[in-house]
Amino acid sequence: MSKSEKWIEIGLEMLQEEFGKQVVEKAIEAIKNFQVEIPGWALGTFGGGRFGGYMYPGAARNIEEKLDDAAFINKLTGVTKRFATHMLWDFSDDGMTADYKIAEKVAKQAKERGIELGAVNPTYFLKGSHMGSFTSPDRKTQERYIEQTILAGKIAKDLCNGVVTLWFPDGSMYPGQIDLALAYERMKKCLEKSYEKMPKDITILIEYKVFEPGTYSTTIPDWGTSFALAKSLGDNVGVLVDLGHHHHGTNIEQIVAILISEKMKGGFHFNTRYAADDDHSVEPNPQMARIFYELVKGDVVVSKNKRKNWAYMIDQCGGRENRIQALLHSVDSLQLSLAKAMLVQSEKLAQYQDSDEILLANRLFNDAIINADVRPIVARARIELGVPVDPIEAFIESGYQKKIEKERAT
Ligand code: PSV
Ligand code: MN
Repeated sequence: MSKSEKWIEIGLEMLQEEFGKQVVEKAIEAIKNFQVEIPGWALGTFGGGRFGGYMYPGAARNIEEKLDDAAFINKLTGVTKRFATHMLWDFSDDGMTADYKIAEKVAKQAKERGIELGAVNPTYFLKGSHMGSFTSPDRKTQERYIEQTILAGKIAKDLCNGVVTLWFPDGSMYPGQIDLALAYERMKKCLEKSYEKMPKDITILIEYKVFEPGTYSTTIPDWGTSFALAKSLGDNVGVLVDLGHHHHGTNIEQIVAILISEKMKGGFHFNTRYAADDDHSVEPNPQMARIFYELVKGDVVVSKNKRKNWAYMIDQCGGRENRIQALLHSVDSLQLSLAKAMLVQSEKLAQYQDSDEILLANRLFNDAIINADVRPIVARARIELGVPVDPIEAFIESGYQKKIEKERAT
């Protein structure tokens, strides 16, 4: 988005003319205040699995390099100061147990680079979890993961931003392979045992996923299951919505609306899904803007009351594309989507809804959600934040990619 000052000015004037000066100013403020976390795993060597293990050149080889990349991304965006971690990738020597001391060191290394640690993800899907983690028939396996979950709570509270996000690979490939009810009960029991020993002033979010690695069942397949589990635990437990984890055509914005109405805590793992759980970058598509509309309306994004805000994280892992560009692209898309949501003329929309003006309501909604060109809003916000108007162009011009390719060639 290499745009001149004049292009930005004219664009803003047009938007002000259509939606009002104050509305546009509020949208600029919202973009400046919206922070989203960068997933550490998007910067390392995770992913791929095809093309002979092809990896985009320059992938981070260790946690320090991941933090370097995240700090550089934050320098370009100004809105990604937090780095989400996975316990067994980032705080472990053996991929089996996590270590508080390593987490302490990583938190310090993040600080030295001007960033912070965000959500902590216990890792339930590495060595020894092929028969399930919390649903494993093996007590010792269950206990190892309970211990890791409790430690995640301590790390989140002491060293990070107090958010723990849970995703379990538990499930099955064939009907009859496992007892579905028993798996759910084991999941619930282990969650209870973990929760009991976790701090109560942190937020715990339970993620669901309709498939993968289970192709027939997953133990937490949908938001209803996450909701039930969260409710059964306590007020500081909520639902984590990952855009890639639904059946095709699922109305995710409606899920958001229901969670907000139910006063359930929530969070997002942003990405784009095409055929499957592709973990692609976020695109500024209509669904993304509609989701943001619900978040804005529900006052759970850039809320003045900070405690109301949900947790926002990117969760993607490209196999072919430049991963830093892919993350910058996601941030850009999220900002565009939020800007569109901020422009919706809610009062007029409510009038159309009340008087059953079906298409007028739809057209008014889409004027903001689909038809408005909000790039000048995002550009102005970036200027005010003191970051490049086009972060991807700035990244290319910086020579950072060449530098890491050279340094990380081995
Ligand atoms: C699982 O597909 C997931 O969405 C979970 O959030 C994991 O933590 C992440 O991807 C990385 O495997
Ligand atoms: Mn996820």
